[in-house]
Amino acid sequence: MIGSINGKPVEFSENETILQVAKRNGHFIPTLCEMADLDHTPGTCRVCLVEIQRRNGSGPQVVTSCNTPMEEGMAVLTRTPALREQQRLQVELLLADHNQDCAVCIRHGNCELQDVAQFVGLQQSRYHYPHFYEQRTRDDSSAAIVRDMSKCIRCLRCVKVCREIQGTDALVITEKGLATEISIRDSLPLGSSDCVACGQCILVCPVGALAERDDTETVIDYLYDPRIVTVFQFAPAIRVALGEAFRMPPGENVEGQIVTALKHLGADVVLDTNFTADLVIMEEGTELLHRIEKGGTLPMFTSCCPGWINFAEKNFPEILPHISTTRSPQQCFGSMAKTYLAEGMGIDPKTMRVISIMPCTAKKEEAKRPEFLNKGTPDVDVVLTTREFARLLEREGVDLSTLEPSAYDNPWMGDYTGAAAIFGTTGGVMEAALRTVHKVVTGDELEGIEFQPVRGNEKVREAKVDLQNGSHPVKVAVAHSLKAARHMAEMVLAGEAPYHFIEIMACPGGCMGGGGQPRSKKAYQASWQERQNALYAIDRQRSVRQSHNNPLIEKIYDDFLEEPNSHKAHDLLHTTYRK
Ligand code: HC1
Ligand code: SF4
Repeated sequence: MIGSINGKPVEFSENETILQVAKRNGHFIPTLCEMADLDHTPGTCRVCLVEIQRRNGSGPQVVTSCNTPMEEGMAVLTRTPALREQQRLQVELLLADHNQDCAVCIRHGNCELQDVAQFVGLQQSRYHYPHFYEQRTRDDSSAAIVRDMSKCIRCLRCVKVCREIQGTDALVITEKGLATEISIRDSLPLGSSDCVACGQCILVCPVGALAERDDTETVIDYLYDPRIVTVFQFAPAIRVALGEAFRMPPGENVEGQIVTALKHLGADVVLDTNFTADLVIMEEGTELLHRIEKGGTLPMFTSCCPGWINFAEKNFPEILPHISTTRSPQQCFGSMAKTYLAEGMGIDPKTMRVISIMPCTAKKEEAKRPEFLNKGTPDVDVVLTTREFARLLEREGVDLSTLEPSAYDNPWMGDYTGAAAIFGTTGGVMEAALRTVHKVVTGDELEGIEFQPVRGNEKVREAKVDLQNGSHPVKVAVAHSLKAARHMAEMVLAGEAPYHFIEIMACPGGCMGGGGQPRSKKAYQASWQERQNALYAIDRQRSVRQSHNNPLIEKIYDDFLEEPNSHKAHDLLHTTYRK
């Protein structure tokens, strides 16, 4: 089919929108609510206006290009003076009902509304209606996420993600017309609602209406307090995403630069969550084998994702006995830092502050759980998301892209295997566990090390591993996104899940797609593939690729924990869940 845009012929297929055809042919049309990889075109912002003339002569007519189909013979204009004037007015009206405290907004300099205002050439903002936006909700009841509806432009992207990708449905649209607001189901505060703090809504918010709770100030306090020993950990998925915040190519591994940056900030000890990911494999793998051998509750679910734990506790309390009792690598790190590391380095744990850098908003809540307090002190003191860490570096004048990498220098918790590296992608925890379970049961390493059947991005994947010449097949499944998690939980409760072990990650893609990762304007899942490829590349490059072969893991059991699932390991590395 053929039409034209700005006088140039364009080819298109049936059901393509004007916006899609324009994008494909290099005609830029500004948009604000539309998001292509979410399949989201509500037409609410009305910034993507174009003028059309139909083949039958009807028109000219002004329409929203994101949800108007291109037609045979249609002539589209995108830059007439009248259109540009309408777009400017449209953005001006959006700004009129928007809290314009831009200089103190978390999205300052990275805001899609600011971008669009610049694109349409807005040079003045004549209308300003604080009596509208000042009545809107500001909710900071959650330990992870802050909602400031005075900045919301009602693009509805967050509702779409929460409802259709996650199936959580914690966000609802209330009121109508100018009073429309994105609210929490049953009018609850966010912190006591169905929200599980996965933060996927933040990834798509074009403005500062949804954001992580900002804890950078606390970290600066700790860094500059000479009485405090700061111990930093950072998660598997950080190193393949943080570079994006410093204009580096997606998927670039900046692990060494992170170590340098933290040392530059004055961090006392810099270590890696990957070390305790290896430790988790030892504990969780042993727990799985005990459950299989002793007739324990099966299938067993992974436990390292707090979004999933929150979801299970809120929606499926009957399923909690199926969840591994092993704490997440973040929490195992905290508890090992304040015992084993403190002892090894001769540090008083009372002066130690453990600071995590995580791709995850839910980890902020996880760290605050009373289960992870030791004599009233948290094992992990503060959690920064990847975005907050980028902001912290910017505030301290550190440009990651200019730094040389440096290595860990710690003989206690500073080494990790390829198995730990892949925790950051969907399927990674399962593959890491299978490498170790295979060795423990058969005495042999898993042939070829990599276990392809659990890789990929389909929302639910399943596989079978033959142990002992096929006589003990272990059946496993991997699910990512909470919609897929719900499906697995329902299958298990219906007795229809023929698996021994199920990995669940709340965020689509696993932690590499976590709600605390750098955002892309205009795409929900930008850089996914590059991040995932980079994690698998790290695994291939490690000299040791199975958790049980990490010499520091052998040492921690020899010197401190005795053996996997020992009494001491249970005390320090396992937990209980809340019904
Ligand atoms: Fe994750 Fe995990 S992989 S949960 O996604 O088990 O956040 O990256 O740190 O704890 O190791 C997150 C990532 C992370 C934990 C590990
Ligand atoms: Fe957090 Fe990762 Fe779970 Fe997402 S998948 S909620 S980033 S732990």
